[in-house]
Amino acid sequence: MRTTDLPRIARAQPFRRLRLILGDQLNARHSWFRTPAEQADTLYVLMEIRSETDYAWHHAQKVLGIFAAMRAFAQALATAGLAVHYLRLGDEDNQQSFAANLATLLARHQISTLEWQQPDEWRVAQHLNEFAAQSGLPYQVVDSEHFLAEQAQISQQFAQKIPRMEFFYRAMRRQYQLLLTPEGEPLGGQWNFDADNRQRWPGNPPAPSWPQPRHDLRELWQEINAAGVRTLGAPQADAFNWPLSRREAQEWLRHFIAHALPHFGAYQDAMSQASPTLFHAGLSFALNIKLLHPLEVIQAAIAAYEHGAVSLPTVEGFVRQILGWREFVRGVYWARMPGYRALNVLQHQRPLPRWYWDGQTKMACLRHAIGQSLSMAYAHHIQRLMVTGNFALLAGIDPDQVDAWYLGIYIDAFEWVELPNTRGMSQYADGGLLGSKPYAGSASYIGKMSDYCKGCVYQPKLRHGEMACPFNSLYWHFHARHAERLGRNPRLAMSYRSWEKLGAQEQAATLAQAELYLAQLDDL
Ligand code: FAD
Ligand code: DLZ
Ligand code: SF4
Repeated sequence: MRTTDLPRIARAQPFRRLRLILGDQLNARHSWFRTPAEQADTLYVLMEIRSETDYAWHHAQKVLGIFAAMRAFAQALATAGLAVHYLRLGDEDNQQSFAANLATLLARHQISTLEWQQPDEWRVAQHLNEFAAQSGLPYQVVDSEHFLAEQAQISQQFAQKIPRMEFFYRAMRRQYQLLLTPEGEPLGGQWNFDADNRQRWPGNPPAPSWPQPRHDLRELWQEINAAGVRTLGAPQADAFNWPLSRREAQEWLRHFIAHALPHFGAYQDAMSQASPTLFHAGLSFALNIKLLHPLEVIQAAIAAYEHGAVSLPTVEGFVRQILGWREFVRGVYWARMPGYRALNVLQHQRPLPRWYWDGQTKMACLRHAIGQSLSMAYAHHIQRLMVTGNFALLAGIDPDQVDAWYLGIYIDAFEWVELPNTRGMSQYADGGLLGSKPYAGSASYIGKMSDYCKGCVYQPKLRHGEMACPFNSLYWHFHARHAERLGRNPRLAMSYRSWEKLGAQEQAATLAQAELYLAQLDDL
């Protein structure tokens, strides 16, 4: 991509309205772009700014991907004849914040109305609201036209009481008439086919590779470096492998439906060193920056089911992720912010072990999950939940530090979806607002769902002793130290019964082992 081609309005040409497009609002089908009468006196603005590159320590591919997709989007709008002003990170007149840049542009172009789409992130929404109130200009915040649950309605509903995801999901299926019989009953007679969807992957069928768009982003990477942005992970700038335009995202979706979706359901909880992606979609980045609409992804999956290419349990499992989980966590976020990001009901305080940042640990499961996160800016859901998240939960890591890690390391990480998944689902720091029990697992879970333990120096069957798998003693330490809060949870009754059955001597040895490991987390 040639940076010289980026659109700029250099002259002080007047416009009636300015429309700000955020880096994760690259939705070419937004109604903004479908009203020709408004285009002549509208200035569209996109900006690469330090406030956004620096509020988290982002993965290199996340910064590259967002900037490259923003640039492609700006160029497409300009080619379609719209007036677009694109501020690059290194532009001399870039003041590096939304407010400062907007103030200059509003004055320079004699703008009388400011418009933006509802931001997905609380922090950005606050910032823009405050700026607009101070500027004294009339302004309008419009819907981003992306999500399936209406934001005001869902925040109001969830502010009163957060329903269980399953019931929210059923209501969404009814609202959108998806996978229902003509009588309004769920196809196949049940709403949820999870029980069919929990298989270990034996190596067959072979896992498909993802599309490889292989963009050359070396020039952009130089710009980011020249500006001094601090990133983590491998940039892969010479062969960047994420979709950057709607056309590429649609191609990615087609590839997923044809090659991976048929086996998505069966192996969605599986993990393997032989494949970092297995049968997952890899569509979260394209969805979150709005190159794709969730309904078109859902409809493509349902069409594959209707053509007989995909089973009902598989399509139901996939639809639940997007129609259910994705919309649900957004509802929790908007209903509970800003308080949600400070919740820490388990009072976990330990620092994040340093190997989360370089993958250098002897534990094979964590080494693989973190290693691929650093090289690809991606890990699939079960790696995030049952490997990296599970370890942090069992070891009692400060959720602020866990959040910072997840918000930085994944290309799809935006606070509205990262925070409830991390602090809520994974760390149980919200005390069960989002999920009914903590996702805690020992080596027996990881061993059952993956091939990690085979090559590990630690012994998955041992609770204590030299080379005992750390997940085992930490699992029981977690239960023991939170018995007062969690012991009454009926979904954990079986775990607590097993703990009792171990007997005092075995319990003491297990807890002593856990203490030993907790004292040397950095060295595991
Ligand atoms: P697939 O497994 O193929 O699923 C298809 C789609 O369903 C995803 O693209 C995604 O849009 C949606 N989806 C699935 N599960 C969830 C979920 N729990 N919440 C929201 N959407 C979901 N997802 C993000 O998009 N951004 C994040 O920052 C993020 N952080 C997470 C942190 C933790 C600790 C955990 C446990 C999960 C997190 N997730 C996050 C949810 C989920 O892991 C990712 O959406 C998924 O791994 C993306 O890969 P995929 O596209 O291959 O997903
Ligand atoms: C994540 C990100 C980054 C790294 N950079 C920018 C940027 O320079 N300009 C921009 O408009 N947005 C960026 N983003 C996304 C925002 O930080 C923010 O996460 C979302 O807009 C909120 O939904
Ligand atoms: Fe992970 Fe323990 Fe298995 Fe090693 S033995 S891979 S540390 S679960």
